[in-house]
Amino acid sequence: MGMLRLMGWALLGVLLAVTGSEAIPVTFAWNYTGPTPLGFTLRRCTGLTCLPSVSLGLTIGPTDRQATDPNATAGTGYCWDILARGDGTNNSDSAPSTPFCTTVQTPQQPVAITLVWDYSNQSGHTGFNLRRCTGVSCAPSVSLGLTILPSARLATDPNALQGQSYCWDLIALGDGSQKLDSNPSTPLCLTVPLGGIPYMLRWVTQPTNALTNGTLAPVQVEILDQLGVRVPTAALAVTIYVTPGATIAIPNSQVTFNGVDSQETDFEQNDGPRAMDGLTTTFWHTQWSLAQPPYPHWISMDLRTPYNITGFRYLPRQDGEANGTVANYKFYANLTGLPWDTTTLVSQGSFFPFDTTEKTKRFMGRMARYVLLWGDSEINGNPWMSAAEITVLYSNTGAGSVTGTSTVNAVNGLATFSAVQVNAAGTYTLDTDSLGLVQATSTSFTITDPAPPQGPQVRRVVQ
Ligand SMILES: [Ca+2]
Repeated sequence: MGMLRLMGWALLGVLLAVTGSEAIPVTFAWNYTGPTPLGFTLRRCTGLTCLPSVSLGLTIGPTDRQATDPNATAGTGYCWDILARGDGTNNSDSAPSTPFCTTVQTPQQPVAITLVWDYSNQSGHTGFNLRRCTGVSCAPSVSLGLTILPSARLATDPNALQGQSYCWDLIALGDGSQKLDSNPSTPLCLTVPLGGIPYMLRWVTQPTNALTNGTLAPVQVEILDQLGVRVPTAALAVTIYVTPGATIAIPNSQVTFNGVDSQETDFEQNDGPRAMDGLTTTFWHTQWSLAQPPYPHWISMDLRTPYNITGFRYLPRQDGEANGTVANYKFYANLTGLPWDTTTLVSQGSFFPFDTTEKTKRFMGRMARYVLLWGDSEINGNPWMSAAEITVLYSNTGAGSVTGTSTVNAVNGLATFSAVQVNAAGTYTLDTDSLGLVQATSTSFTITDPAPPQGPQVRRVVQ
C-alpha cells in the first residue's frame, strides 16, 4: 500500500480577505510536492487553538494550490488545515498539514478625510496640490492628483485607511511661467480612527403606518461615514422627532429683517436685509473693511405672524467666495423676540460639509414669530459671517409629537427606537438628529389611532 508522504508542508497563509457584510472570504495558498493526489480537502474549526476536523466541502483539484473559505466571520478565531486525498484504494489520505490559525479581521475600509484650509494670498495661483505621506510624523510628498480650484478652501482625500497615520500638506500652484508654486503649508497629521469617522445618518428600518394607540413598530437609524459605510464604533446619541405634514418654505417677501450684530456698509453694501430679500445674488456680510469684529455673530428675522416652524435653510454667499460661510451654528425661535437662550434654542450643530452649498436643518415643530441664526465659527477660521438667504420652513397640519424614548445612544453604529408613540392623528415623517451629522428624513406614515392624552393624576389624598 502506497502512502502520500507529506513532511513539513503547510498552509502558507492568508492571501486576501475581501470586503463582505457578514461573511468574509479567506483565501489560502499551500505548497505540495508529493505524488499527485486526487485533490485536497480544506478543513476548519472554530477557536484559535482548535484542531481542524470539519471539511468545508470545497472541490479542490489535484493541481490547485489555492482555495477560498467563503464563510468566515469577522472577529472570530479559526484554524484551518489541508489534506491531500488518496484514491481510496491504493493511496490513503495524507497526514494533515500544520494548522494555520488566525482571527479574521474586517478588511480596512477606506475613509474620506475632508481637509479645510485658509489661504489669504490670492495673487494669481491656479489651484492647489494636496499631498500625503503615510506615517506618524512623515513629511508629505506624494500628490493625491486632485483637481482643486483656486477658490476652493477644502478638498477630500477619499482613500485614507482606518487605523493608519498620515500627514497632509498643501501647495498653492503658480502658473508655471512667471509665478512659482508656494511653499508647502504646515503639515496636518492624524491617525484615522478604526471604524471610520461619523458623517451622516440613514434610515435602516423605516416607520410604518401606526398600530393601535399610535405606537410605531421599532425603527432604526444607522451612523455612516462619508463613503456610506456604517461606523461600527459609533455610540453617539441620536434623536428622532415627528415633522407633521408637508414642509413649506415661508416666502421671503413675507418676512422682515429684525436685527444683526454687525454688517458691512462702508466698502460694500452687505447689510442684514440682504440675507432675506429672496435674491441668491445678494448677501449679508459682517463688517470687514474698517473693522473685523470676531465671532460669535447673529442675524434675526421677523416672520410677522406665528408659524409652526419645523426647520430652516442656510444658503451661503453664491459669488464664488467662501468668506463668512458658517461652520457651527445655533438657531433660536420664539413668539416675542426674546429671550435668545436655551429655552428658545431649537437646533444646533454644524453646516457640514464645509462648502457653499445650501444646508437644510429640521427640528421638532415650534410656534414662533421671531427666529435668530447664531454663528459660532467660520469654515476657514476667519472672523466674518455671511449669508445669501435664510429661509424658514413650517408645517400647517398635524400637531403630534413623539412620546416615549426619542433619544438613544447608538450601539455599534445603530440606534434602535422601540415603543415610540405619536400622540395625534395625521401624516408625518420622522426626522433624525445627532450633533454635527447630516440628518435623514424617513418615508411618510399615517397615524389613525393616536396615543390617548395623558389621564388625570391623583396628586394627594384629602382626609
Ligand atoms: Ca439675498
